[in-house]
Amino acid sequence: MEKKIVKTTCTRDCPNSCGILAWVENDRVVKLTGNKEHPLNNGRTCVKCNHYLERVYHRERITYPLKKVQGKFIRISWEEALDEIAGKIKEICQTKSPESILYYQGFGARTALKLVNKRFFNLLGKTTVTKGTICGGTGESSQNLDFGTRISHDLKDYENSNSMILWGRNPVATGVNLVPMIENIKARKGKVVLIDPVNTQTAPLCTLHLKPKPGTDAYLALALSRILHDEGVADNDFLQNHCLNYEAYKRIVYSRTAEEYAALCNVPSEQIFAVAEVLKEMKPTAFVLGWGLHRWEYAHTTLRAIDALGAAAGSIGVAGGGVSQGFEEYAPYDWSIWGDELQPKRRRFYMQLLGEELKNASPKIEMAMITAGNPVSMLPNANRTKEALSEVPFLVAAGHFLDDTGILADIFLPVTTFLEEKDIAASYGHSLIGPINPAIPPLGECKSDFEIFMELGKRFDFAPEYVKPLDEWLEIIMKPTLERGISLQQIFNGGAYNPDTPKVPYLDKHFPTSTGKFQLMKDFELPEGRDLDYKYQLMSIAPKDWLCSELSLEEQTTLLPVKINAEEGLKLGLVEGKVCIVENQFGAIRCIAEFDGEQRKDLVVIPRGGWGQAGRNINELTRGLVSKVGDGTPYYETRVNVRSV
Ligand SMILES: Nc1nc2c(c(=O)[nH]1)N[C@H]1C(S)=C(S)[C@@H](COP(=O)(O)OP(=O)(O)OC[C@H]3O[C@@H](n4cnc5c(=O)[nH]c(N)nc54)[C@H](O)[C@@H]3O)O[C@H]1N2
Ligand SMILES: Nc1nc2c(c(=O)[nH]1)N[C@H]1C(S)=C(S)[C@@H](COP(=O)(O)OP(=O)(O)OC[C@H]3O[C@@H](n4cnc5c(=O)[nH]c(N)nc54)[C@H](O)[C@@H]3O)O[C@H]1N2
Ligand SMILES: [Mo]
Repeated sequence: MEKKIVKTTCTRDCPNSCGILAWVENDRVVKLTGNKEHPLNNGRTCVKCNHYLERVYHRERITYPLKKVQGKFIRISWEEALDEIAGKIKEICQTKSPESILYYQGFGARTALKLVNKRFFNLLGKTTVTKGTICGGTGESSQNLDFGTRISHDLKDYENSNSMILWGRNPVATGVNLVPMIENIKARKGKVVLIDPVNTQTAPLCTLHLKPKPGTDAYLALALSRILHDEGVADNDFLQNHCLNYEAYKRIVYSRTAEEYAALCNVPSEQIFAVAEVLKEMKPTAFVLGWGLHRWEYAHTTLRAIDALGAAAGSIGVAGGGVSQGFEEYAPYDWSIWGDELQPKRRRFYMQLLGEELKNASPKIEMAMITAGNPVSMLPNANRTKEALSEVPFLVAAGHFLDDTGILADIFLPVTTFLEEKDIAASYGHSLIGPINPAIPPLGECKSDFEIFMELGKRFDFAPEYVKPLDEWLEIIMKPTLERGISLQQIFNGGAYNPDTPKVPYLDKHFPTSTGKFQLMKDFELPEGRDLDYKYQLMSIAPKDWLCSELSLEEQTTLLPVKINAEEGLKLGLVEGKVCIVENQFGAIRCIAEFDGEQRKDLVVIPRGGWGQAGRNINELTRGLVSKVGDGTPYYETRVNVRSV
């Protein structure tokens, strides 16, 4: 029996990007464990990783190309599939225009080699691509307004923190790398405060848990700042010497009392004063923000109010402090490889409004290609997305399973998982660059996105500049990092820190803004949420047990759970464990009622990622909307009613 252990990196859509070991016996991975040599995950893995092999070897996984003929998928060869796709592209480019071709890249895996995907479409001409984001754009854009460039603290720097405010983040479910940092702060008698309207799996780990009314955290941040100012403990040196707009910000802070703010965010003021004590007594405080905060129309107001609170609390540019949100997962690469400058003027669709954009498109989309995404399950306004994608005359999807998007395809291309690929992965949760070493040969006839695009490229006259061996492309894409003294060998042997990211950003209190100063918010804008005639805010958040829509049908034989406050549930006549209807102006979904005595009464919690095929697509109820800053997606600006059947 041939045995080996392969060092690799989990490329799934998660801020951990764990260093893992694939234990291989006779070309089959038998287990995945955390790599103890990895500086962050210390041998740990999460639920998602523990169960990933079930996905890799699942019988529903598609391992050869499929073509839809009279509504049914039949197996075809790669030759046929790629010839047909290339033929269609050429036909559209000749008879219509490249603009009638849409490329949509999801968030499934954001590795180095993915840069060549879009390059292919840029070499074709002015094809239509997407803009905006369904994940973290708002956070980055908002923080850029304050810091100039968003730079987060290295996770290891939390060893210097005496307190942490976890704000809208659920690391126990979504990113276990942070868990040892939290434990470490507590072991040193520090405090960890969670601010999340929902009772998440992370709550039991924290010293204090504040549950504000969803979407109103800006008031909470201002209340805390007001208390620090009233008590004369705000960081005056930083606010006056290193910040722009301090007078305007102070006017906002003083426009209400702490109690008035407390009422607006619906948190008992004693709890807010208790957090203020932490900010005063347990310095330095690390503010660690998640992605839940992004999913609001006015998310920038919240994010900027928290950044400003970080400034008032003396956390900016201080070891163990900071207001950290995320990292740039494409940071180590040469972005020119995407080839966007080849087509500066072109049509871009808001990805979160895909259904709308397709319906209104002129010229119309004749062909769309989707890789590493499941827009039908994951974009808001799912019924619209589904209808519009069904009307695209030629739809190509490349992925692993026939999910809600895959089943609509005219051609489905089976893609390798990271265990079957060579590539490089950076992360949106830390600044390590990790190796992707192939552990096993591709399953069945699967090909990586990279191979697919190289094979397609061979069929076009730009082949000489586009079709290159994998290692050559890696050298090209990684050039900025290689020039900083990191070698590919170092990465493939285990990984390396991105040399451009500091452990503690802004130590010199100089910011990459036009003035060199930290820019405090000077306006305050936070209108009431939408659809107040529906009773509950729909919190369609990340589940612990699975990742985004990476599911099989076999795992989806029960209805979605809806968690509701127990008293509310009883008032509505719901029975725990029984079917109920969650509905609004967009549709209705049957769910199983779950009661939680401690949950806020104004919201319901439903995990995201289920498929419509299984009656579990929560995005059938969410609103297609673009956030005011950063072109993000305000999924949580959705309200619903719940009733018994
Ligand atoms: N197991 C698992 N892991 C995942 C994922 C998954 O689906 N499953 N998804 C991955 C992806 S794509 C991402 S982007 C990350 C997300 O990682 P996280 O940001 O940690 O997770 P989310 O569930 O998106 O949001 C975090 C929390 O924000 C809270 N929240 C929402 N609105 C508000 C608000 O107005 N105020 C406050 N204070 N809190 C609010 C939610 O209740 C939620 O508990 O996780 C990644 N990891
Ligand atoms: N209601 C609601 N909806 C949400 C959110 C929410 O909070 N609430 N959160 C949003 C967030 S944060 C995100 S990031 C998006 C995610 O939205 P998507 O990116 O559309 O969702 P995924 O389910 O991650 O789909 C990725 C697919 O790519 C496949 N895949 C993985 N690796 C590869 C690869 O290398 N090549 C190819 N071709 N395929 C691959 C996976 O098997 C999976 O099927 O969803 C958003 N949707
Ligand atoms: Mo995300």
